[in-house]
Amino acid sequence: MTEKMATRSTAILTRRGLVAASGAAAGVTLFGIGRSRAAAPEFSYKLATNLAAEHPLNVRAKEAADRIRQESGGRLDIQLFPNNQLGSDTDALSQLRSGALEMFTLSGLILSTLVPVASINGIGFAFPDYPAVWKAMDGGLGAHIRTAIAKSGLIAMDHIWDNGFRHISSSTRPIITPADLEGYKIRVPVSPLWTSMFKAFGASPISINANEMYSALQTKIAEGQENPLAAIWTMRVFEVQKYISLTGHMWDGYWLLVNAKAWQALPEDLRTLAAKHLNASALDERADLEKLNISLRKDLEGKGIEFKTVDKEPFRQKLRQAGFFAEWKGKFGDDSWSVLETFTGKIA
Ligand code: X2X
Repeated sequence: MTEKMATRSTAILTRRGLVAASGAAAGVTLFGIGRSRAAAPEFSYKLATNLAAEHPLNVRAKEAADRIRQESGGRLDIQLFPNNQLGSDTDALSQLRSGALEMFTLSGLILSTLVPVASINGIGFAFPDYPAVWKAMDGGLGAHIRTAIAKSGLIAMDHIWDNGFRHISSSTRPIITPADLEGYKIRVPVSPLWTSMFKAFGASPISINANEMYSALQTKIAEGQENPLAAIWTMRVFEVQKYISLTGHMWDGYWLLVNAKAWQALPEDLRTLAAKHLNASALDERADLEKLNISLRKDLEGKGIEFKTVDKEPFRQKLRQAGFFAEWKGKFGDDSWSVLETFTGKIA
């Protein structure tokens, strides 16, 4: 274990220890000063994320939580736990379902282990650009997915948060054509769609939660991974990778999920206030990322990353030939697929 890794795990252990040892009291200690004259919160909710604290998703979620705390006169106190402090995505999703955790931002593709249709926006090369994504996700496709989520005991806020278009990074060889993915050991998040897609490319995908990605790359359990530039930057993936190929092979976003019982426990005025700020902050976060996607390229080059542009058509062709689109159309069913195609045009 390197010194850096040791420091990381110590920090995580310490935070976990603190949370475990003092529970809700930790929140009082951390936020007590600003609130010394306010009453204790009526509702104290935890919000977990899998991204580093400096990622715009956390910066904006914290801003929303601060506004909600202030405008509710301290009645609703949402505490942010970034960086998988409360456990891996798999763990956090089960805590969310049981009510041990009230709020969680999760990729729709990972949520699909519970709500299958939630991965539909991740179909390879479905969306050409952000305007097409937001039209679908703020429109009929997002509504279709949120309806399915609501049947699972979870509530999704209206506006999905951006993770981004995903690109492949590598420590061994640059990925330029689908042939480069033949037998390639690539870390993918824990989700059937990701595994299926990279198998269709001819690669050897390995399912690993985000909190174990860095060490999997460092120890070469995986040669590469795929993520948007902002995640690659804030999770310091560039330290253990050499190339980034701008494949933009899928768009991925975070639903802000709330345990339905915890949501319904809030009086209507607090629900309205929370939804207003969380949805507004999601839009701010999208704008932050759109800017970062441009500036981060230079920053990553400054850290020694070599960028490669790729022709996407042979990748799409490879998925078509492997029967990927036909298979997933069958899995999602004609109804859901036609909602997707309303926004993307005919796929494959
Ligand atoms: O696990 C990932 O790769 C991440 C951070 O992008 C997701 O949450 C899907």
